[in-house]
Amino acid sequence: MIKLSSVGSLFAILFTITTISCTQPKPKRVINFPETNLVEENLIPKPLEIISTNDGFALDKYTAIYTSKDVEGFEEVGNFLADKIKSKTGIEVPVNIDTITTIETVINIRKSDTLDQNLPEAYQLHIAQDTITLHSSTATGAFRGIQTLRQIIPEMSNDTLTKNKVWVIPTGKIIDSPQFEYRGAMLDVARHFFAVEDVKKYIDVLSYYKFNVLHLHLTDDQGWRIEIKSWPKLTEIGGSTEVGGKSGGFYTQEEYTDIVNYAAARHILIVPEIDMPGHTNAASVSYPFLNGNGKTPKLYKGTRVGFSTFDTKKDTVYAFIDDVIREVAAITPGPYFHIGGDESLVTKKKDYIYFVNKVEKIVQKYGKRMIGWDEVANADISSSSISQHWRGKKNTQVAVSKGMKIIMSPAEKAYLDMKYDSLSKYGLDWVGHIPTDTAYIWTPESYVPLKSIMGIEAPLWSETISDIDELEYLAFPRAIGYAEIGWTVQENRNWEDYKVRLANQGPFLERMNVKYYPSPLIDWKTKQGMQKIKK
Ligand code: TNX
Repeated sequence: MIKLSSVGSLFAILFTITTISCTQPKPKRVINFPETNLVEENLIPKPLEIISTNDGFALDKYTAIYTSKDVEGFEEVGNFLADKIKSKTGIEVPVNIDTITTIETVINIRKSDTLDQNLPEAYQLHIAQDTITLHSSTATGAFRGIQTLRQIIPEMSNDTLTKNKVWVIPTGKIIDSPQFEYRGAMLDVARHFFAVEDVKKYIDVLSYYKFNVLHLHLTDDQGWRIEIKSWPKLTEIGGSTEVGGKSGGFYTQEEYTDIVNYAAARHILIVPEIDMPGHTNAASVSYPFLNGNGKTPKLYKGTRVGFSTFDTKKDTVYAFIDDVIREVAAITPGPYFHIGGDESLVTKKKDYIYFVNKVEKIVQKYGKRMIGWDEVANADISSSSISQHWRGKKNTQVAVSKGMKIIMSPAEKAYLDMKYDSLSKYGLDWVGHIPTDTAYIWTPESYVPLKSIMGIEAPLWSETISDIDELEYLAFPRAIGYAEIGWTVQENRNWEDYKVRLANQGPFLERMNVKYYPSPLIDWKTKQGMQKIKK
């Protein structure tokens, strides 16, 4: 307690108080925000828990981002967010700059050890009037969290609240983590080749919806798309054409690494697939000793499946496979290697089993965990390998009984290459049509017990699509629904509620120049439409 013994000391105290307050930042603005509701934001995937506090956070030219600096990846997450805020609003938000004196609101992105370490993608977002705090125990979790933040930054600023433009972010709390650890999309670059730029654009949109895997189907009958330095003819010959007969293409190892790094910056893993022993015509044309179907292989431009096989009995074939897996594994930082294994219709069953057993060992020798399409479960493989369910319910039961983990890609629900309906411009229909609601309304655990499911994946086979616009027509909007099935628990998924949130993805997809299929089931919102409402 201070005793005031004289008027002099009272003056001294008053003087001190005034000087202290003069060195403080200017008084905080008082903004009277309109009532907000965080719970009603159009978030996809829907988070685990949302609590609204109905106030506003002003994102504007007085906002700054600060991140943990001593933990790998956090500052990059802050920079990524700043970049996305710039492209959505035009505002340049400084990241980790301590010398600015005009800051009014702050976004803090921090590592928190109190969040469960076993949930590497969990995050918590606290939005208060002056501060947004994003906590995660990993940079990956923080990256997922900033996607949530990106989604709740409004399309348009409020220009009447204060002197400058303000983007009002609703306040509250989001507690979130994914249901499945593997949330993938697959792109077939073998039937038609897609350039590095196209793949990057696909990755950009997938990462906004919290996908964490892109599986690249790199080889098939019609094309071999990844450079193998020890076997150069694979791409020289095997990569030269594609379905329909136009010239094909391939990724050099450098280009593949560029894709891997681009994906890694978005916390997405690349899973490479070298499909075998079937779907190997392009390899056998390049090096005919590989061929096991007794015919002379020729470049193939059609779409029929199931006619090719490696010769499963030759040691030289396994020496070749060893080289391929070694080279691809060396440029793939992720833990998985996909060996295909589907539709080997001209490989005898006992030869197929012998083949998969041997190839699994090679994959393991190069430090990777094997994934194969559901047929591989019939081989004598280890429970650490993973089976990808696409068609064979019996195969998947066998995999479950062997203790293998399953990636769910049931063709009748999750195949992005199926037509939406009979009017679809592209796509196949061997398993039927998959409209936008059918793609969303299903649950992986109705096929196999939850504990066996590692996650889900939506494959996009490319027999009928040859450029990025066609790719986007089949992938969007359905892939957005698969993002939610992979992330959000069943109790929080509901078509009627989802369909409104999906409609509101219109402005984002427009901004990204994504040529999505405007499904008539959805009342699409556009940025132009929103501007009209505002006026
Ligand atoms: C089946 S799914 C295939 C692919 C085709 C696809 C077309 C799977 C493992 N194999 O080779 O491209 O159908 O929908």
